[in-house]
Amino acid sequence: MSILTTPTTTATPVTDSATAATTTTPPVSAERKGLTKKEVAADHPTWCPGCGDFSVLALYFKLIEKRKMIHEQITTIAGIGCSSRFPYFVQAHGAHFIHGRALPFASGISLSRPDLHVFVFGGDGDAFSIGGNHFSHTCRKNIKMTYVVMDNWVYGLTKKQTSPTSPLGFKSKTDQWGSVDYPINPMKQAIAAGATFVARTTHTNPNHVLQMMEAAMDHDGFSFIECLSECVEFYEGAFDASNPRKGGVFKEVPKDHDVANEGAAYALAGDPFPGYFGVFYKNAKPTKNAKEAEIIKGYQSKVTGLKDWQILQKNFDRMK
Ligand SMILES: Cc1ncc(C[n+]2csc(CCOP(=O)(O)OP(=O)(O)O)c2C)c(N)n1
Ligand code: SF4
Ligand SMILES: [Mg+2]
Repeated sequence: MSILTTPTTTATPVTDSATAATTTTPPVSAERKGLTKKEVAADHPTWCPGCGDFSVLALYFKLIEKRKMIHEQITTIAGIGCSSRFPYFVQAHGAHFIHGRALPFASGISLSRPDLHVFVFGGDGDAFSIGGNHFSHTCRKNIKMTYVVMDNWVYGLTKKQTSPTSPLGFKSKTDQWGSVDYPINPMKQAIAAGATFVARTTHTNPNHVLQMMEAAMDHDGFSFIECLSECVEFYEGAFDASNPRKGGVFKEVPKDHDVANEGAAYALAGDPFPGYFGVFYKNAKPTKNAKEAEIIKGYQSKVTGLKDWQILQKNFDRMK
């Protein structure tokens, strides 16, 4: 069951979308002020005290405030999981969708409203287990949106099962003697699948999270961020080795790393935990949004005066 959320303030009418150009940053309305963190915060997050997801949410609010966004420019989508509760806590448009199916849902929004920048949030189970197939295909299609996977190396909502990112030996309700399955490497997976922006961050470094979210939002294509987000209830201390406050090391991507070099990005992703943090890979490639807009433009020039749905209808009629 999906839950659609809409802001309680009045929204301006939606324009005919298919003709709208792909933008890298949503335009800001001249006569309306951007939302403050307080205005965009909805409901009281129902996460456990100390859960890493709180800081990801706070930084999303900060991004909205910094970019002076208004309600109808904000679209927050998620699947199912603790992390996927995210859209409930954002006072704007969004949907808490089916487990693992956030990306296809978000793809529909992105393709029909290229003027928006869709944000998708979710967990490691949602992204790489049940949603693994959708993840690969959204990467390769280069659909413009930002996908933030709040990776806690466990299924949190369902109370501690092994996830695709759980390390070998992890004891859970599904692996009482310790996990024997080799974990996936989200960064390698995203690069290999064709994502055009691939970055890694951690909830314990707020400035870095914001920096990665901004860079992802400004990327014209599918941007993926793996954000380590600790589950204090079922995997406490999982990421201590990456947190200098817990005696760990926060190692940024080397300054001389060439983000356009796929092989170099893949090599960075192979560094053992805690690994590197920052942008691993970035490549400018035409998006599906831009390609579809081109097709629509071509048709529209042939049938001036018709609306999108009338063009579609004509096509269907021809196929009969
Ligand atoms: C089709 C379907 N299968 C299984 C579930 C049960 N389920 C809900 S959330 C979840 C995994 C959550 O793990 P993750 O995506 O890592 O999110 P977290 O809770 O750790 O943030 C599972 C298996 C479901 N809701 N729907
Ligand atoms: S169970 Fe874990 S992931 Fe879920 S809210 Fe609690 S700390 Fe966060
Ligand atoms: Mg998880």
